[in-house]
Amino acid sequence: AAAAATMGDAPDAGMDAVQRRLMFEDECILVDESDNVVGHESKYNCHLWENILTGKMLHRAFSVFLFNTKYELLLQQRSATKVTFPLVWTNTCCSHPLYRESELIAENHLGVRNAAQRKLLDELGIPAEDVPVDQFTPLGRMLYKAPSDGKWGEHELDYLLFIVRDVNVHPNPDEVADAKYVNRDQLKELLKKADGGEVKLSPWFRLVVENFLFKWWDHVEKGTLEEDFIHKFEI
Ligand code: DMA
Ligand code: MN
Repeated sequence: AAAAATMGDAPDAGMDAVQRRLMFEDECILVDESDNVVGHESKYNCHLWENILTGKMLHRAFSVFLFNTKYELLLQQRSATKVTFPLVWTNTCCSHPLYRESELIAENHLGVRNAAQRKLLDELGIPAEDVPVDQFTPLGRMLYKAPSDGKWGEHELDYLLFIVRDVNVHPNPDEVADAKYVNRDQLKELLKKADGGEVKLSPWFRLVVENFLFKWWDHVEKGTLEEDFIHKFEI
């Protein structure tokens, strides 16, 4: 009984097998607030709130916002088995460039672009040829810290990558519970539902929606997106 109690208290107790593998195999890139690489750490250690609370574990991440050529934004609802932020609605795809040569390439943010292409296939079944790496526009980097539940959270420098393409989508149920395109009015409806407690939104998606998204959506349509910069938030 004592052993069972100990196991029950461990942060990874009851973790889904697919997500557990990623937690220990994925090696995230640790950065300083100016995005210089300062080390690497397992996805598991990077997302333990007790580590984040000590001010450590800032890591590089990306958030893709994919629009079709009708300028509708593809959203996903995270699967129930995600360790952090299960079942929340969020932008098209998020993850981390990993500590490997192809995803550390600094020139033109190619490492982050490669990681985005990898995860669009993994999470949403979008073929690499539908999302050529040179088609992503990096709009900025967002520094934020946010708790998920008692044990888990995020502390990221998050690249915001926009892309306008018509793509094939076949969501991977290990990662994604639901996916849908929304126009501006439909997104505003979803925000109302979130305010009413009917659905949950990810904290990073909310930051982007509240600070940039509608302005940038206009630029998407006009083809006048702005250049790279860093924004800092604490939530
Ligand atoms: C992490 O996303 C990145 C952001 C911007 C929150 P995630 O939890 O979906 O990562 P992964 O898909 O690798 O589990
Ligand atoms: Mn993260």
